[in-house]
Amino acid sequence: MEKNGYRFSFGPWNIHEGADPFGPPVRPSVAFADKLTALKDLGFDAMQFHDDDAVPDLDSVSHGEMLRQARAMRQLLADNGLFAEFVAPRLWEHPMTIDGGYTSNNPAARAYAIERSKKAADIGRELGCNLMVLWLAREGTYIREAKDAVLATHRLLEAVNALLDYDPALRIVIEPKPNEPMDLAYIPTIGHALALGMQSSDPVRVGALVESAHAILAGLDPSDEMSFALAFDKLWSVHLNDQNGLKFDQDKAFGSVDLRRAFNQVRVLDENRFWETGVIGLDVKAMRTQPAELATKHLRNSLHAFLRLLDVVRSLDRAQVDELIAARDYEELDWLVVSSLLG
Ligand code: XUL
Ligand code: MN
Repeated sequence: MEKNGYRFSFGPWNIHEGADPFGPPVRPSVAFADKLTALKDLGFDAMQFHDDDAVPDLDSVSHGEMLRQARAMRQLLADNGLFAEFVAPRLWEHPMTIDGGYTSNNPAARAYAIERSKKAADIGRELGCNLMVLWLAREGTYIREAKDAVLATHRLLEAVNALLDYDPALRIVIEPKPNEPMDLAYIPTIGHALALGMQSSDPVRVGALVESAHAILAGLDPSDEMSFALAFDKLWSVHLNDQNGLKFDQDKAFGSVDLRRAFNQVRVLDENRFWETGVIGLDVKAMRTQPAELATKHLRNSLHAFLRLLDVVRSLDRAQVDELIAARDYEELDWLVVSSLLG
């Protein structure tokens, strides 16, 4: 498979049991080792990690044991010709994070969140990757009166600064999302993420991750969100997927809902030579209806959709595009794109 210099990743959570808020799992759990095999067999290059994907039961293992397990994971990846793209602290399952971590009203909960994030940084170091993704899952509210949003913003900044200070090699990417699990999230868009980073103690080490579905849920176009970050060299990772309108976070296979929207994401990434600096991360889920033995096709489909769209992007006649732009003949440009997508 020709990947044109692009590298691809997914996380262990992208091969899952199919549970949703209204129904139990419908597929058996897949062992990490089998997920790694699938990653390799499907032509991927890197694994994304939540901290406890690398070190299970993280809250109950000793520091030394945590480092040992992370080192063993690095070896396992290397033995398979793979690497870790990022580590993200999982700050949304522990009882201490019920009302958020960094922005909780409870000082003990805030302290827990920072400590847990420092562990994620330690794990990242042992995995040989200095990229930390902050998906700020519960940093928001169910009702506006429950938290002071100005104070919460400062608390987010303090958390980012504490992590930058803790590990001088650490680079942080903020993955914004406007809702879910919280009704109202404090960092809903890339603009918010980058503004927070610019206010941090070391802005050079804070960037952003655009997830297609999260941008769509914010009512924004993912390729524009990507472009805004690219304009400041701040797009350090992406989570490509698709989303059918303003519903729950669907994590559908990339390109499966709106091919032109997917095309434009591939276009801006390629026009800005993303393959040189970033990994094409996917964050996709198989449909609940998918039989267990067939539940990696969403990953195959997403990777292949990216590569097919890359062909379309690169085969567009650039001179013709420039001519149509100069003539302001956007109707003809529209047809050029549509007919290219129709094949
Ligand atoms: C949640 C989400 C997460 C992050 C990593 O919507 O996208 O999986 O990507 O924590
Ligand atoms: Mn994501």
